[in-house]
Amino acid sequence: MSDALTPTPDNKFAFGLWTIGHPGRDPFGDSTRPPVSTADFLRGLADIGAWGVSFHDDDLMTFGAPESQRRAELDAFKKSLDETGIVCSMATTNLFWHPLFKDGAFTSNDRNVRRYAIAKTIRNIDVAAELGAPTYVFWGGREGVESAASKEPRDALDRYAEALNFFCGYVKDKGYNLRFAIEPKPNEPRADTFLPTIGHAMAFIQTLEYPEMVGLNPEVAHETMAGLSFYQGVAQALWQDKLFHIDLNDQKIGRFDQDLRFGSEGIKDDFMLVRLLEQSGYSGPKHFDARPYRNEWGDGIWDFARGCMRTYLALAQKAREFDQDPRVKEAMEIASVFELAESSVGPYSTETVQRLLDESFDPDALAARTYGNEALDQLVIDRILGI
Ligand code: GCO
Ligand code: MN
Ligand code: MN
Repeated sequence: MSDALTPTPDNKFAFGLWTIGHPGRDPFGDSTRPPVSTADFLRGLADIGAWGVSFHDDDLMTFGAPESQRRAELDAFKKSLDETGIVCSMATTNLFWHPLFKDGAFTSNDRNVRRYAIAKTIRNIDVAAELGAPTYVFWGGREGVESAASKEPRDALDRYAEALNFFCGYVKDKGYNLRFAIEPKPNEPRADTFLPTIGHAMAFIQTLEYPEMVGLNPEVAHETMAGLSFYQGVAQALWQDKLFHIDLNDQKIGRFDQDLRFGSEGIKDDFMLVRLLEQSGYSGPKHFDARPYRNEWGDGIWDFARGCMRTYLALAQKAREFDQDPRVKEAMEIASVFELAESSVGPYSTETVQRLLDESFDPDALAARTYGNEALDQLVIDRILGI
């Protein structure tokens, strides 16, 4: 049965190969369920109405295996994509699992580790291009420190920028249709990560050789771990045309990275986020980087995946209802929400400054006005609760 809460490929929902099939291993315990084969994973995605899949090089092709085996694994994946109609929507490099990356990848103090990391990435950029993935993500899991004395952070940022500039050069040289997206995270697995938040990453991008080729892949859990508003971060990324991709999941504030089902925790934040994405015309993948509860088993892992998409669609519907509600429009008028879209003084000129200075303001009247934010916010809550 198809209804507004049943996903279709048009919704552009995507999942990473490492997500739904995650076997439940954590730092304190081993796997709690068998892994899902790539072929079953893609079939499962097609069955639940998902559209895209993303991968790390090592999810797809066995690390260190002979080239012939890696080729066969890649070809099998391509065949499954063809059979299921699932699109390869994003690719990334695993630069965190192997012990060689324990001091970092692009920012390791060891030059050979850095060169190896760049070569590993170049090889997988070729795979991404072959699969037609339009976005290549950089999550710097190991790019950071425990001991601040162990790295000169300005050198580390130079090396990070050098690597990204190199990849931009490579993609331009090859003529690939590929953009890069940095995924900030404040900590975990390192104590402090370079480019810890959306803001740090956006400022860094402006220093690169081809800033237009590099944007962001922000993640709900990562800004929330840092106690920041993901909604505000995404809004600024959109404002700066830097939202190239998005990792949706959920997270309790102040915890380890939980990777919870989208919409399972911060329902009000998620409502505002979905409203923002839907209104902004963001047309990239809605990519879930989350995993089923560790005690889930069998079809339960697909309940998790269906839940991520269902909640997104439900919140999108709630957001439309919210914006069509005349009481909301009225409350927004009281709060002067629409007035914020009007310019304040216009461009600077001697005339505009004079006009401004000649104007008389009544500070007491300005202080005495009301904004009605309690009533407006209650309408948000009422809409979410469906009352
Ligand atoms: C994490 C990250 C990763 C990345 C992935 C793709 O906290 O572990 O979110 O899951 O998103 O490596 O770059
Ligand atoms: Mn994460
Ligand atoms: Mn992520």
